[in-house]
Amino acid sequence: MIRFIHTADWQMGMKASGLGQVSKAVRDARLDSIKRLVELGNDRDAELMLITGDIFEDNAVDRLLVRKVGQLLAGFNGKVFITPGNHDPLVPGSVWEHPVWEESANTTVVRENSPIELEHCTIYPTPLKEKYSTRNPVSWIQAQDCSTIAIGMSHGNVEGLPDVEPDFPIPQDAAERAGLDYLGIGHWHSYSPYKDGKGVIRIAYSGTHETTKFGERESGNVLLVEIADRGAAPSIEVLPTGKLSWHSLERSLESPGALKSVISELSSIISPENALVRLRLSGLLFASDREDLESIGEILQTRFLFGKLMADALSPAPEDDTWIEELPVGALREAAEHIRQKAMHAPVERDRAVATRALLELFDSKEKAAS
Ligand SMILES: [Mn+2]
Repeated sequence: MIRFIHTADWQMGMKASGLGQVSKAVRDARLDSIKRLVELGNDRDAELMLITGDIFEDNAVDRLLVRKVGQLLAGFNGKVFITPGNHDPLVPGSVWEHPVWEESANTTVVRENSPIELEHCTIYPTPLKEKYSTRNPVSWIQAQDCSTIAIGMSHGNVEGLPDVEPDFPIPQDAAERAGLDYLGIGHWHSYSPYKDGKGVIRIAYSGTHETTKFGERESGNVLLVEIADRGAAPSIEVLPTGKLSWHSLERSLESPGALKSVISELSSIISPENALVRLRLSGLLFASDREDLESIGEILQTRFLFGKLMADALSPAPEDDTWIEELPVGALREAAEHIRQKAMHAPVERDRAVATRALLELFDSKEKAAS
């Protein structure tokens, strides 16, 4: 039996640009999550930790960061195996030349495509040595005759994903084809398992240990994998390690009071001090809701680690005539008032809708003229 942690894509040293002053906190959180991951592996008696590429954002990251990561890994009770990925490939001058990797007795940076025989398993690693390639990194693996549990480590794009280039392409049946019990891979930040012809999961992206950006799904985890015997189905447990939560909300407002539910939605975000929230509003802003909009702006600025309100796509509702009063007296203002009356009181619904659209067009052209 073997029990191990599979993780990848830590992207340490990533810029987290676009987050202003918060980007440092976001980078620091990624280090904290490594600590949590190491503790978790120790608590669960994992024998190995397999890190399948892109630990670092690139090979030019701060040397001190490389040392910190190496030292954190030394706290793991088992053995650590690292295969470089396309962000941190094994090239001259890479992060893998840092002395910390030699200092850590439990950590091995794998430098060749060659099987590593351990007590309970054999590892088939594929360290990447370039940033891009159209070759299949696992094609050299032939584990059919392996007598112990056979585990592959690789990094690339699983073939057949929509709109994805064949960058280090890994066939979906690579584990079966190579005779591997499990093939742990990296490159995609979301946990994604792949079943073989018999419905058994033998290939998986662990995903990143800490979510890297808005819109990333199924991330912030590591995998605890257990395999009973050679040929047995792996049992995979997805364990959360991430500290930050990223919320990208889009709401279209259609009726007065709609912002109240947005406020309560913001209240329901747990651990707001570790939450990053991006709120995009569109639709109609009613005069009675303007104060709520202001409150939302304040909440986003104060309650969360990071908050951003995007309200450019909001237009005033027909009931809100304050902007019409700001138009210069004359034909334009008269036309606007006339359309507004139609938008609110025309007996046929379709006429009201057409008039509302016309009013919004008018508002938009006024805003554009003003800016
Ligand atoms: Mn990658």
